[in-house]
This record gives sequence, structure tokens and C-alpha cells, in this order.
Amino acid sequence: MKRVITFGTFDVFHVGHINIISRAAELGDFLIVGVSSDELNYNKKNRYPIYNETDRMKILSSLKYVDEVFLEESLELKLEYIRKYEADLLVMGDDWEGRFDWVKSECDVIYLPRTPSISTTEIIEVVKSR
Ligand code: C2G
Repeated sequence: MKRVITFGTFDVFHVGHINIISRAAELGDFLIVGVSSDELNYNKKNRYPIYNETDRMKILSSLKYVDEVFLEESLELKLEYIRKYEADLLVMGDDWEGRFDWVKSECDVIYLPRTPSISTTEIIEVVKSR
């Protein structure tokens, strides 16, 4: 039984998110998703997500690929989360390439290519300009 973990904000959920979630699910038997908290986002990007953490967790929990969801409260707690959820593999998009190699003592790490031409930031810009 291989347990896979991935992390993200997943704000204004889009097909790029589904692509990484479904590919992460294919790499194991059980998929755990850490959803970044509103505070974590504020500290990182200086703005709150469009959808709050409760709604973002609800969306992730409802996907057929996802077995378990929790709130990610700090980027530095990766190792603690990996241990707590007994993950064998960490999957991230390649915008994070190399950034989480420090957990390799505890589990495997794979960076998957991002889906081109779609992001939450771009969606927000397009909607604003209409
Ligand atoms: N993603 C993707 N293709 C896109 C957009 C996003 O593959 N076009 C992937 C990202 O690489 C990431 C996941 O979808 O693996 C979630 O993306 P974000 O919501 O932007 O997550 P982020 O804010 O980068 O948070 O602990 C890590 C952070 O919580 C990641």
C-alpha cells in the first residue's frame, strides 16, 4: 500500500489542479492532500485566497482521487506532516523543483510538470479585465 502526499492552495480550482491530483493518485494507492491555510497564503503572498480554507478543503475532499485532506499550516512542517500521514512519496509541481529535496531522508520526492497556460493568478486577471 503506497501512500502519496501532495500540498497546495488549490484556490479557484482549475484543470491544472486536477491534472496534478490525478497524476499523483496514479503513483500510489492512497492520496493525502495538505491544503495551505489562509494564514499561510497571506504570509507568503500578502493576500488571502479567493476561496477560504474551509471551502478549498471541501472541494478537495469531494474529488474521487483524494482519500484524505488536512490543513497545511506551515511550509516548514513538511517532514512532520509526512511522518504523521506515513507518506511514502511526496508529489509537487515542477514550479517547486528541488525545493523539497530535504525530505528525501523520509520519503521519495517527485516533481511533475505543471499544466501550461493556466493559473489562478491568470484566471483572476482575465475575470478582472472582462
Ligand atoms: N499546478 C500545476 N499546473 C498549474 C497550476 C498548478 O501542476 N497550471 C500544481 C502546482 O505545481 C502545485 C499544485 O498544482 O503542485 C497546487 O498549486 P497551488 O495551488 O499554486 O499551490 P501553491 O500555492 O504553490 O502551494 O507546501 C506547498 C504549497 O502549499 C504549495
